[in-house]
Amino acid sequence: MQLNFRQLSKYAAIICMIWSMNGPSATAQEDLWIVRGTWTTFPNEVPALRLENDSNWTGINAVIARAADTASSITIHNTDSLDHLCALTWGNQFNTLIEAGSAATIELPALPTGVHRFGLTDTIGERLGAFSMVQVGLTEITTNSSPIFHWNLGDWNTESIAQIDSGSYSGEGAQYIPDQFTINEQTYPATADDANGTVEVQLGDTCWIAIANHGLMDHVLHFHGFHVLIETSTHHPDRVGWSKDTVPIKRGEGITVRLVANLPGMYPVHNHNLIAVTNAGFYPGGMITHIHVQP
Ligand SMILES: [Cu+2]
Repeated sequence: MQLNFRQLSKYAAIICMIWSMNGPSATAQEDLWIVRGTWTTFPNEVPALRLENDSNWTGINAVIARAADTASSITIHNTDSLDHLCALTWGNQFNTLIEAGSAATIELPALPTGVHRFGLTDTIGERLGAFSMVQVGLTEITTNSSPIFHWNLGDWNTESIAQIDSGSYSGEGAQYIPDQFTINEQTYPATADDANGTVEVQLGDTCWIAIANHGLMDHVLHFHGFHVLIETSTHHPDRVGWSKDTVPIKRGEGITVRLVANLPGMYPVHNHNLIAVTNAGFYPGGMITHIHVQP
Protein backbone atom coordinates (compact mmCIF):
# COMPACT_ATOMS: atom_id res chain seq x y z
CA MET A 1 0.00 0.00 0.00
CA GLN A 2 1.29 3.46 -0.91
CA LEU A 3 0.45 6.37 1.35
CA ASN A 4 0.64 10.05 0.50
CA PHE A 5 1.76 12.70 2.99
CA ARG A 6 -1.78 13.54 4.12
CA GLN A 7 -2.58 9.88 4.84
CA LEU A 8 0.71 9.46 6.71
CA SER A 9 -0.09 12.51 8.86
CA LYS A 10 -3.49 11.06 9.69
CA TYR A 11 -2.01 7.72 10.73
CA ALA A 12 0.71 9.46 12.75
CA ALA A 13 -1.94 11.47 14.61
CA ILE A 14 -3.91 8.30 15.41
CA ILE A 15 -0.78 6.52 16.62
CA CYS A 16 0.14 9.53 18.84
CA MET A 17 -3.39 9.55 20.28
CA ILE A 18 -3.21 5.83 21.15
CA TRP A 19 0.30 6.35 22.57
CA SER A 20 -0.79 9.24 24.83
CA MET A 21 -3.76 7.26 26.15
CA ASN A 22 -1.28 4.73 27.51
CA GLY A 23 -0.03 7.28 30.03
CA PRO A 24 3.36 8.67 30.94
CA SER A 25 5.35 5.48 31.59
CA ALA A 26 5.47 1.73 31.32
CA THR A 27 4.54 1.40 34.99
CA ALA A 28 1.31 3.41 34.76
CA GLN A 29 -0.74 0.26 35.15
CA GLU A 30 -4.48 0.35 35.63
CA ASP A 31 -4.92 -2.73 37.82
CA LEU A 32 -3.42 -4.29 40.95
CA TRP A 33 -4.26 -7.59 42.62
CA ILE A 34 -4.45 -8.31 46.37
CA VAL A 35 -2.73 -11.68 46.64
CA ARG A 36 -2.25 -13.84 49.74
CA GLY A 37 0.87 -15.94 50.24
CA THR A 38 3.59 -16.85 52.70
CA TRP A 39 6.66 -14.75 53.38
CA THR A 40 9.47 -17.20 54.12
CA THR A 41 12.04 -15.35 56.19
CA PHE A 42 14.52 -16.62 58.77
CA PRO A 43 13.42 -18.23 61.08
CA ASN A 44 9.66 -17.97 60.45
CA GLU A 45 7.02 -18.40 57.79
CA VAL A 46 4.87 -15.30 57.98
CA PRO A 47 1.33 -14.96 56.56
CA ALA A 48 1.43 -12.19 53.99
CA LEU A 49 -0.65 -10.06 51.61
CA ARG A 50 0.80 -8.12 48.71
CA LEU A 51 -0.35 -5.77 45.94
CA GLU A 52 0.80 -7.58 42.81
CA ASN A 53 0.86 -6.74 39.07
CA ASP A 54 -1.32 -9.79 38.40
CA SER A 55 -2.90 -12.61 40.39
CA ASN A 56 0.41 -14.48 40.75
CA TRP A 57 2.27 -14.34 44.08
CA THR A 58 5.79 -12.87 43.96
CA GLY A 59 5.90 -11.59 47.54
CA ILE A 60 7.00 -8.12 46.35
CA ASN A 61 4.57 -5.20 46.21
CA ALA A 62 4.18 -3.54 42.81
CA VAL A 63 4.98 0.16 42.38
CA ILE A 64 2.70 2.37 40.32
CA ALA A 65 3.50 5.62 38.48
CA ARG A 66 1.27 8.56 37.65
CA ALA A 67 1.72 11.95 36.02
CA ALA A 68 1.85 14.98 38.32
CA ASP A 69 -1.26 17.12 38.90
CA THR A 70 -3.48 14.72 36.92
CA ALA A 71 -6.42 12.77 38.34
CA SER A 72 -6.47 9.06 37.54
CA SER A 73 -7.87 5.79 38.85
CA ILE A 74 -6.78 2.26 39.66
CA THR A 75 -8.77 -0.95 39.87
CA ILE A 76 -7.95 -3.32 42.73
CA HIS A 77 -8.85 -7.02 42.37
CA ASN A 78 -9.19 -8.83 45.69
CA THR A 79 -8.22 -12.51 45.36
CA ASP A 80 -8.21 -12.93 49.18
CA SER A 81 -11.04 -14.61 51.10
CA LEU A 82 -11.44 -11.50 53.30
CA ASP A 83 -12.83 -8.05 52.51
CA HIS A 84 -10.19 -5.28 52.57
CA LEU A 85 -10.06 -1.50 52.69
CA CYS A 86 -7.75 0.35 50.31
CA ALA A 87 -6.65 3.98 50.27
CA LEU A 88 -4.12 6.45 49.08
CA THR A 89 -2.66 7.37 52.48
CA TRP A 90 -1.99 10.98 51.53
CA GLY A 91 -4.28 13.98 51.89
CA ASN A 92 -7.05 12.27 53.93
CA GLN A 93 -8.35 10.02 51.19
CA PHE A 94 -11.37 7.85 51.93
CA ASN A 95 -11.08 4.09 52.22
CA THR A 96 -12.60 2.01 49.44
CA LEU A 97 -14.10 -1.36 50.36
CA ILE A 98 -12.89 -4.18 48.13
CA GLU A 99 -14.98 -7.25 48.82
CA ALA A 100 -13.47 -10.72 48.86
CA GLY A 101 -13.26 -12.15 45.34
CA SER A 102 -14.37 -8.83 43.87
CA ALA A 103 -12.84 -5.68 42.38
CA ALA A 104 -13.27 -1.95 42.97
CA THR A 105 -11.94 1.18 41.26
CA ILE A 106 -10.29 3.88 43.34
CA GLU A 107 -10.20 7.45 42.05
CA LEU A 108 -6.78 8.98 42.59
CA PRO A 109 -6.84 12.79 42.81
CA ALA A 110 -4.37 15.07 41.08
CA LEU A 111 -1.20 14.67 43.16
CA PRO A 112 1.95 16.76 43.45
CA THR A 113 5.31 15.38 42.28
CA GLY A 114 6.74 12.95 44.80
CA VAL A 115 6.27 9.58 46.48
CA HIS A 116 2.90 8.81 48.07
CA ARG A 117 1.91 5.74 50.07
CA PHE A 118 -0.87 3.53 48.76
CA GLY A 119 -2.25 0.28 50.11
CA LEU A 120 -4.63 -1.61 52.36
CA THR A 121 -5.71 0.17 55.52
CA ASP A 122 -7.65 -2.53 57.40
CA THR A 123 -5.53 -4.08 60.17
CA ILE A 124 -4.99 -7.44 58.45
CA GLY A 125 -4.28 -5.88 55.05
CA GLU A 126 -1.88 -3.30 56.45
CA ARG A 127 0.03 -5.49 58.93
CA LEU A 128 0.31 -8.42 56.49
CA GLY A 129 2.01 -6.02 54.12
CA ALA A 130 -0.18 -5.03 51.15
CA PHE A 131 1.18 -1.52 50.58
CA SER A 132 3.33 0.24 48.05
CA MET A 133 4.04 3.64 46.58
CA VAL A 134 2.69 5.86 43.83
CA GLN A 135 5.58 7.59 42.06
CA VAL A 136 4.05 10.86 40.91
CA GLY A 137 5.71 12.91 38.21
CA LEU A 138 9.10 11.24 38.63
CA THR A 139 9.44 10.20 34.99
CA GLU A 140 8.99 13.88 34.08
CA ILE A 141 11.74 15.22 36.39
CA THR A 142 14.25 12.53 35.48
CA THR A 143 15.81 12.07 32.05
CA ASN A 144 15.70 8.95 29.89
CA SER A 145 19.13 7.81 31.02
CA SER A 146 18.38 8.33 34.73
CA PRO A 147 17.05 5.23 36.44
CA ILE A 148 14.54 5.48 39.30
CA PHE A 149 15.18 2.97 42.07
CA HIS A 150 12.69 2.42 44.88
CA TRP A 151 12.80 1.39 48.52
CA ASN A 152 9.55 0.40 50.21
CA LEU A 153 10.60 0.27 53.89
CA GLY A 154 8.86 -2.11 56.31
CA ASP A 155 9.21 -3.21 59.95
CA TRP A 156 7.49 -6.35 61.14
CA ASN A 157 6.65 -8.00 64.48
CA THR A 158 6.15 -11.47 63.01
CA GLU A 159 4.57 -12.85 66.20
CA SER A 160 1.93 -10.10 66.12
CA ILE A 161 1.32 -10.70 62.40
CA ALA A 162 0.56 -14.39 63.06
CA GLN A 163 -1.85 -13.35 65.84
CA ILE A 164 -3.53 -10.74 63.62
CA ASP A 165 -4.03 -13.35 60.90
CA SER A 166 -5.47 -15.93 63.32
CA GLY A 167 -7.73 -13.43 65.09
CA SER A 168 -5.97 -13.63 68.48
CA TYR A 169 -4.23 -10.23 68.39
CA SER A 170 -4.51 -8.06 71.47
CA GLY A 171 -2.24 -5.19 70.45
CA GLU A 172 1.46 -4.43 70.72
CA GLY A 173 1.41 -3.75 74.47
CA ALA A 174 3.64 -1.09 76.01
CA GLN A 175 6.40 -1.53 73.42
CA TYR A 176 6.50 -2.26 69.72
CA ILE A 177 9.39 -4.68 69.11
CA PRO A 178 9.66 -5.66 65.44
CA ASP A 179 12.00 -8.53 64.55
CA GLN A 180 12.28 -8.03 60.74
CA PHE A 181 13.19 -4.94 58.73
CA THR A 182 12.80 -4.87 54.97
CA ILE A 183 13.54 -2.96 51.79
CA ASN A 184 11.04 -4.02 49.09
CA GLU A 185 9.82 -6.86 51.37
CA GLN A 186 13.31 -8.38 51.51
CA THR A 187 16.01 -8.48 54.19
CA TYR A 188 19.77 -8.24 53.67
CA PRO A 189 21.49 -10.12 51.99
CA ALA A 190 18.54 -10.68 49.56
CA THR A 191 18.26 -6.87 49.24
CA ALA A 192 21.64 -6.84 47.48
CA ASP A 193 20.15 -8.88 44.59
CA ASP A 194 17.09 -6.65 44.14
CA ALA A 195 17.35 -4.87 40.78
CA ASN A 196 14.75 -2.29 41.91
CA GLY A 197 16.55 -1.52 45.18
CA THR A 198 20.29 -1.98 44.66
CA VAL A 199 21.61 1.16 43.02
CA GLU A 200 23.61 -0.04 39.98
CA VAL A 201 24.86 2.92 37.95
CA GLN A 202 27.79 4.13 35.88
CA LEU A 203 30.30 6.72 37.07
CA GLY A 204 28.89 10.17 36.30
CA ASP A 205 25.26 9.00 36.24
CA THR A 206 22.51 10.76 38.13
CA CYS A 207 19.75 8.58 39.55
CA TRP A 208 16.68 9.00 41.71
CA ILE A 209 15.60 6.87 44.68
CA ALA A 210 11.91 6.84 45.69
CA ILE A 211 11.51 5.90 49.36
CA ALA A 212 8.33 5.22 51.36
CA ASN A 213 8.16 4.27 55.04
CA HIS A 214 5.28 1.80 55.50
CA GLY A 215 6.39 0.65 58.96
CA LEU A 216 5.05 1.50 62.41
CA MET A 217 8.25 3.35 63.35
CA ASP A 218 10.49 6.08 61.96
CA HIS A 219 13.59 5.04 60.03
CA VAL A 220 16.92 6.73 59.34
CA LEU A 221 19.09 5.75 56.38
CA HIS A 222 22.85 6.36 56.29
CA PHE A 223 24.53 6.63 52.89
CA HIS A 224 28.25 5.80 52.66
CA GLY A 225 30.28 7.59 50.00
CA PHE A 226 27.60 10.08 48.95
CA HIS A 227 25.44 12.93 50.07
CA VAL A 228 22.00 12.71 48.44
CA LEU A 229 19.81 15.65 47.50
CA ILE A 230 16.29 15.66 48.92
CA GLU A 231 13.97 16.35 45.97
CA THR A 232 10.49 15.73 47.47
CA SER A 233 9.02 14.96 50.90
CA THR A 234 5.41 14.50 51.97
CA HIS A 235 6.10 15.29 55.63
CA HIS A 236 9.07 17.70 55.44
CA PRO A 237 8.80 19.88 52.32
CA ASP A 238 11.10 22.32 54.13
CA ARG A 239 13.94 19.79 53.61
CA VAL A 240 13.74 19.88 49.80
CA GLY A 241 17.16 20.97 48.53
CA TRP A 242 19.07 19.61 51.53
CA SER A 243 22.20 17.57 50.77
CA LYS A 244 22.69 14.88 53.45
CA ASP A 245 24.41 11.54 54.06
CA THR A 246 21.81 10.64 56.71
CA VAL A 247 18.13 10.86 55.85
CA PRO A 248 15.27 10.34 58.33
CA ILE A 249 11.97 9.05 56.92
CA LYS A 250 9.07 9.44 59.33
CA ARG A 251 6.40 6.79 59.67
CA GLY A 252 4.10 7.23 56.66
CA GLU A 253 6.47 9.58 54.82
CA GLY A 254 7.37 9.40 51.13
CA ILE A 255 10.54 11.08 49.87
CA THR A 256 12.57 11.26 46.68
CA VAL A 257 16.34 11.71 46.72
CA ARG A 258 18.75 12.37 43.85
CA LEU A 259 22.17 10.72 43.82
CA VAL A 260 25.03 11.93 41.64
CA ALA A 261 27.40 8.97 41.24
CA ASN A 262 30.71 10.87 41.25
CA LEU A 263 32.80 8.09 42.88
CA PRO A 264 33.39 4.56 41.58
CA GLY A 265 33.05 1.57 43.89
CA MET A 266 30.66 -0.30 46.17
CA TYR A 267 29.09 1.58 49.08
CA PRO A 268 26.59 0.42 51.70
CA VAL A 269 23.37 2.16 52.61
CA HIS A 270 21.94 1.04 55.92
CA ASN A 271 19.46 1.88 58.63
CA HIS A 272 21.26 3.86 61.35
CA ASN A 273 19.19 2.16 64.07
CA LEU A 274 21.25 -0.98 64.79
CA ILE A 275 18.25 -3.22 65.56
CA ALA A 276 17.02 -2.51 62.01
CA VAL A 277 20.15 -4.08 60.46
CA THR A 278 19.38 -7.50 61.98
CA ASN A 279 17.23 -10.48 60.95
CA ALA A 280 15.45 -11.86 64.04
CA GLY A 281 18.23 -10.35 66.16
CA PHE A 282 21.15 -11.57 64.04
CA TYR A 283 23.55 -9.06 62.46
CA PRO A 284 24.00 -8.27 59.59
CA GLY A 285 20.54 -8.24 58.05
CA GLY A 286 17.47 -6.06 57.69
CA MET A 287 17.69 -2.70 55.95
CA ILE A 288 21.06 -2.82 54.20
CA THR A 289 21.58 -2.38 50.49
CA HIS A 290 24.34 -1.21 48.15
CA ILE A 291 25.24 1.58 45.79
CA HIS A 292 27.46 0.13 43.05
CA VAL A 293 29.08 2.68 40.74
CA GLN A 294 30.83 1.08 37.76
CA PRO A 295 33.97 2.97 36.68
CU1 LIG B 1 26.82 4.03 58.03
